Amino acid sequence: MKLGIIGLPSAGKSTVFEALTQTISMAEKKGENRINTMQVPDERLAALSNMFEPKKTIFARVEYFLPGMMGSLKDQKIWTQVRDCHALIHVIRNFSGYGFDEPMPLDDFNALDQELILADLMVIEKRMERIEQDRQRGKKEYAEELALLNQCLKHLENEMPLRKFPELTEAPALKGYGFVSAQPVLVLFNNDDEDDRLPVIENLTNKEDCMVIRGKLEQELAQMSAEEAEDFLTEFKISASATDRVIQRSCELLGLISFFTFVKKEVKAWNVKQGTVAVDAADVIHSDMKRGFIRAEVIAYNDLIEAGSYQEARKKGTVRLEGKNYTVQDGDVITFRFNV
Ligand SMILES: Nc1nc2c(ncn2[C@@H]2O[C@H](COP(=O)(O)OP(=O)(O)O)[C@@H](O)[C@H]2O)c(=O)[nH]1
Ligand SMILES: [Mg+2]
Repeated sequence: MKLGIIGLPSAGKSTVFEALTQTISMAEKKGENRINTMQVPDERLAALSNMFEPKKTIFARVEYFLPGMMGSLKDQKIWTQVRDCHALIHVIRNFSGYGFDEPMPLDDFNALDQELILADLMVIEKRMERIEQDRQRGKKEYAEELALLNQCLKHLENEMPLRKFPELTEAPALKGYGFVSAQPVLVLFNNDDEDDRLPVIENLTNKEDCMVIRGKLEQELAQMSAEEAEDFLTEFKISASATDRVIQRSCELLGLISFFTFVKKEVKAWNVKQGTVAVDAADVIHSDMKRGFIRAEVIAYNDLIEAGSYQEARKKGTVRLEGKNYTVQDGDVITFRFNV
């Protein structure tokens, strides 16, 4: 899962990036991209690791990407760079002081959302010009693509981001576009240290996925030892660090579930979209597994824990054989049988 961090200048993007990735600022260079991966925390994986005692326990990972160009929003390069992200985290300034004006979260949100809309408009206009040239030269017809693009255009011209029209942007003819206004967005209010409430803002908190982070506080937290952090969490009444909360919300936003695999050496967690069938889950691991897919041996996490061991579960009959079209469930422990 790749998450792009965007926001207006001074919203606290760098601060939030450091909080989420538990990195320390190495004098960030202007214009330079920052990227870092973190584990997707999952207690079930630890329990499985206890059971199987593998050499390695491998968590699913999330990649945070902070484009370095965010100071110049009109530069289309930023938007090209975030196009392959699975979701965007839109950081909004909700703190004041230190020479900052009163925060204006709704205005800020809309200002950046308009940039996303503009970026997509430009992509569509360019493509349409191209299609027109091709048509004049008697090349193939693009009737369907054009019709879909026109629908997108209409929404964008009405200042509506394309994420409000998933059935449209998921059409096969539009798959390759990677519209930035179509990407799922998690709105992250960057609050002052003392304030952990989600502001209620009509037209924003009721329309978008929103959550709060106290960026500066969490950035400090991210740099503490586990011991120091514990005191700090209690003092500021933080239930879990921002890292965990943001990852969890991002998974929810994207409709991701986890399944687990084990071989002698390693127990591993994988993220897939809800509704993924067994053969496509196998593909996430290796394309050979999809090609040569025979069966999936599946047990629900809870059944396995209850049985105490894989052998016991087998005896109890809770290990099932499933076919290609079995819909993977969150927590499934799967062994793929394949032959290539
Ligand atoms: N009070 C307060 N200040 C913050 C917070 N987050 C960031 N800042 C300050 O705001 C300024 C801009 O933050 P920065 O992360 O560089 O913003 P960016 O331009 O979006 O990357 C810096 O001086 C930060 O220390 C916060 O949550 N609370
Ligand atoms: Mg910055």
